[in-house]
Amino acid sequence: MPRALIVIDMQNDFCPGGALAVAGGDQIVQPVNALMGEFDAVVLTQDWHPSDHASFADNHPGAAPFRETRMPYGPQVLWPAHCVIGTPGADFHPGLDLGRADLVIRKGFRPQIDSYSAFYENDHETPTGLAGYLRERGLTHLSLVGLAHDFCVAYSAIDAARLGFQATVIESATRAIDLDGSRDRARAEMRAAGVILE
Ligand code: VGL
Ligand code: ZN
Repeated sequence: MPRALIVIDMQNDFCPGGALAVAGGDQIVQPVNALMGEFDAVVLTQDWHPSDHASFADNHPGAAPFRETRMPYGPQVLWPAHCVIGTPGADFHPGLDLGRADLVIRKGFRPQIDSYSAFYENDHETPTGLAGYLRERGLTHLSLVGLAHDFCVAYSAIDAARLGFQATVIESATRAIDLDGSRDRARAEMRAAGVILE
């Protein structure tokens, strides 16, 4: 059973000192590196936004970050500007072992739509191409790690399960933003979708 490690958004802006820092985000870099050798393939995702991205609170006059708004495709949390294309915040954490990555998949580069999942934009329709890549390589079993547990990791894992992959989240190699209970909600939604939490 060919297995891929999917490493979600291990970028400077999601680590302490970054624009959208996740508590303890840097603590999982070494555990993630250590896992890479156990898999047949390693895929990294990279959150990659233009500065006029619609998910940034700054681009909505009067709006505060971390509040929910409505987009044509549904509810959307507004975030502090983060992972802007070409900035150091969008770079991978310097400790991440990039040499083992087979594929880097960028997401969130369309100005009007956010992309939490490694598989689809937040409209749940526009694919990133990752499913085709994994299928063509026969990678049927996916383990997901990285940042943030309750947003991009959870969305990716749920889509993976729905697409027919066996999806496991290795929770010790994730950290959560935990906005208003989002961590517990994400865990329940992942379980309901058939994701294994390990
Ligand atoms: C993420 C919020 C906005 C994540 C990305 O990687 O979980 N969260 N963009
Ligand atoms: Zn983002």
